[in-house]
Amino acid sequence: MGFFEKIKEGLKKTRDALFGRIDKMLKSFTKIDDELFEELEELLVMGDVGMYTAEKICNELKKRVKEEGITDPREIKRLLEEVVTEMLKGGQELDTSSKPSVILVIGVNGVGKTTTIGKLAAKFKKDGKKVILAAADTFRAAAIDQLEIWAQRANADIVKQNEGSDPAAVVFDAISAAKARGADIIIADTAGRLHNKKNLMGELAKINRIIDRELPDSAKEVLLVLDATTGQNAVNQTKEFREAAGITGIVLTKLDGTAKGGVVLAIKEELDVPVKFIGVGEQVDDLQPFVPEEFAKALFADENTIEEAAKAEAAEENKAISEQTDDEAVQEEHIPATADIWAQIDAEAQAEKQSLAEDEEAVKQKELGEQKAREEAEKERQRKREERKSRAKKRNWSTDTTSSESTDTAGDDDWLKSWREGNGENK
Ligand SMILES: Nc1nc2c(ncn2[C@@H]2O[C@H](COP(=O)(O)OP(=O)(O)OP(=O)(O)O)[C@@H](O)[C@H]2O)c(=O)[nH]1
Ligand SMILES: [Mg+2]
Repeated sequence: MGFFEKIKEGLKKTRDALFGRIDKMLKSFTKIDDELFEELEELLVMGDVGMYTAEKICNELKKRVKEEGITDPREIKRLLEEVVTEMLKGGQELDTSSKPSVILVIGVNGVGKTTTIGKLAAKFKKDGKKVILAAADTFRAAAIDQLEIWAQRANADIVKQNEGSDPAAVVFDAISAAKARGADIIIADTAGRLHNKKNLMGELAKINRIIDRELPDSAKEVLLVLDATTGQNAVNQTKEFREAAGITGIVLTKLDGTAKGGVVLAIKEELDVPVKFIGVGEQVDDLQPFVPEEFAKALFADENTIEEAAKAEAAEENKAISEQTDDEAVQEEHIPATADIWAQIDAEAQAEKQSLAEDEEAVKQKELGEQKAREEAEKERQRKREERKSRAKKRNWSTDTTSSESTDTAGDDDWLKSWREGNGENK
């Protein structure tokens, strides 16, 4: 699937919610007036574009409508695509110009940091770069394991220490390893959650200081990963991390699962931090460089324009594939899909669950067997008791055979009777 096709698929929910509504609204107007702009602004706010940015977009549209003498409401879509593209432009490039360069990946827990690092590592490896991953999320052992899986799959080196060790020390080690091994890029994973926010920010600042001290002249990117499904909350997270970590760019993940993709505009416009990558799925090639034109087109262009763009891209891609060397093709095959990794993890978890369930079942069966044996034995004892009772009755021998004690001791009635008689009892 091509780049544009991916974005188109990934942005489908946002497109349906945002563009779908805008398109419908525009069709209900025959002329362009204030009411149209009010409704448009409202729809943009509903699409998580944010109040400030929505207003700015509308003001810009009004200006252009006037300048260009536009009267047909349908023309607004084209203008919208233009304005949004211009708004989003700037700062998309990732600086990896030095050897080594560092990419520090930060963000709250669960937003997709480790997955993004895996995808980035695979991307750089594909470009023939030597990559070292630094497992500086030492807060949980599982975080180190997860990064290790990615390192194996992407065929990248990993530098790690034990759970609970100093993250800055891990980064220090990774830098030393990169220098010694001549690596091109260090990508550091960090914790998304610590005991409190102050700790987390302090830790990130410390990691940053180590990088600046050890690699003062190197290219450094601090990428804040944000989960698009959180909408406006992503804007607040950017504000918080910006203070502590000096963010150079945003990776907006999980756009495929949300209609809140408009938040990209709010982040860029309100906070002036460029979006550098977008995550549109869990596959390894679902991390895409952020291209404002493509993004705006995927959101606002007509179906026909989109189909044409996708077709043109597919043709380009086919051409490129046929020119690709066998070596490159083989290398690409080895890059695993994220889904495969998760499938493997799921399968292992499933197998473990299965084996636990089997163990439990075995214990249950054993207990059931023992219970049954006890019941059988009790039945047998009861039967013998009854037999003895009836024999005793026949012999006019009265004894209490209901208690278990007497059951046990009254094993041989005839012998007991004669023994008791012999000892002068029952007389
Ligand atoms: N649909 C979708 N899922 C994603 C995307 N990026 C990441 N995920 C999923 O989000 C979940 C969390 O990803 P992680 O990479 O573990 O997140 P993290 O930020 O490292 O989390 P912590 O280490 O707990 O702080 C995983 O199930 C990923 O597969 C994306 O672009 N689209
Ligand atoms: Mg992680």
